[in-house]
Amino acid sequence: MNKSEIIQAYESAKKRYAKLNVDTDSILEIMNNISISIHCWQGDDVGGFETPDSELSGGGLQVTGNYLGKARTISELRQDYEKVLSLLPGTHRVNLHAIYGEFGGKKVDRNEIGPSHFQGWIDWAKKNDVSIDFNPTLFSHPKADSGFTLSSKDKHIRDFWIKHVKKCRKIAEYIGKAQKDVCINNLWIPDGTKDIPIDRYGHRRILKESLEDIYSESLDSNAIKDSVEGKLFGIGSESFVVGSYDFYLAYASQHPDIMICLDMGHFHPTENVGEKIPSILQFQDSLLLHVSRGVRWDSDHVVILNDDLLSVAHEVIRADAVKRTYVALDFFDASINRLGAWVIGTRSTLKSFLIALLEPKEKLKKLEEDKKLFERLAYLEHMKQMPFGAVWDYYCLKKGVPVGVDYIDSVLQYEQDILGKRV
Ligand code: RNT
Ligand code: ZN
Repeated sequence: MNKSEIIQAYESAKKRYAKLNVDTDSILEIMNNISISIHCWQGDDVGGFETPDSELSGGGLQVTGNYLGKARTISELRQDYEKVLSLLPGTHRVNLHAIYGEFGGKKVDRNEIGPSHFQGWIDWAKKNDVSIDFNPTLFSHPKADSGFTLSSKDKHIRDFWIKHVKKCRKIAEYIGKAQKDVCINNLWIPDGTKDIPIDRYGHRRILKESLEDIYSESLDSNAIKDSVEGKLFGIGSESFVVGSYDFYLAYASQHPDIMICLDMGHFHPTENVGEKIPSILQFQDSLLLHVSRGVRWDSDHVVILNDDLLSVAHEVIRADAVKRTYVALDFFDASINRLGAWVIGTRSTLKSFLIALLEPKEKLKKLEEDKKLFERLAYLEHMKQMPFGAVWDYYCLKKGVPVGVDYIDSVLQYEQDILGKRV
């Protein structure tokens, strides 16, 4: 499609939405404010840059695939990020794990890391007009091999990880101050067991105590916002996950400053994650999403525009909670071009929000209140055939990024010029 065709299609879509009282121009203004935190770990299969070279191990995270072009250094990762950002409409964020610091070829253990290891990222982010989010890394480390970190009965192990998370909070606060924009610091731990444990209570008691210790230090809330991420099961923690959803939901409800993180792969496959949002937002100021796609299990497939994703976006928009919801991606697929995976997942997430914003919310609410339920269903079905694609294409055009699948050529060119040479 050429430029005038895109504009023409938009003008006609705009008229159709206007008939439903939906103003597409003002929705595109809102789209500008939806920024997605793009996870660094899609670029190198959750490897990180510790010395000696770390390999993904422990924690039940598994990346499958062996596609060419994995980022081998921080500069390669940044180069990839820049390419990805150039293919996305809007302003987005960069989500770092603690193992992605610049350790200068030295062995810096997790309990010794500090802001200086992330200064390079801060400088780079500033140049690229993005903000950074952060995550402590409590996996891929010998002290996580027992399957327990913050909930370990071994005080030595536990203290090591408590110290790590405390250091990470300071780093996140430092980043937040430097970028003058809050840095989300999300905590996920791999703790759990393969088989049925006896002392679930004991481990959860210890985890609670560790968290109390960690979060007792109050930091600048304009610079750091903490969140905790629960999970249902992992590889090797099928029978028991210490940091379950119930655990963290209860914890967060007692700690108003701490957000709950909903990872879309961390629930029973038949559970509707979107449906949880209007409940949580009654009690919490804000919420973090890990947008992911589980296929039969928490497989972290590339996010696509499916019903699960739409449900999440719809519930955020219907609750009028764009400003209260932080959206981060969490998937890792090494079986296809890693940049392509990033671009597809981020674009699909943005599209889901656009579709949700284009819904005639007030009209549907009125039908519901008037008990016109057949009409409500008819409109919901009708919305599926409305030309949101024309609005999306126009948005991309306006933002100066590839329209439709035009980004394919750009990704393939990059593969030929850059990724293919990483051998
Ligand atoms: C693991 C969690 C967690 C990680 C990242 C790498 O199941 O989803 O968020 O994927 O921290
Ligand atoms: Zn996650």
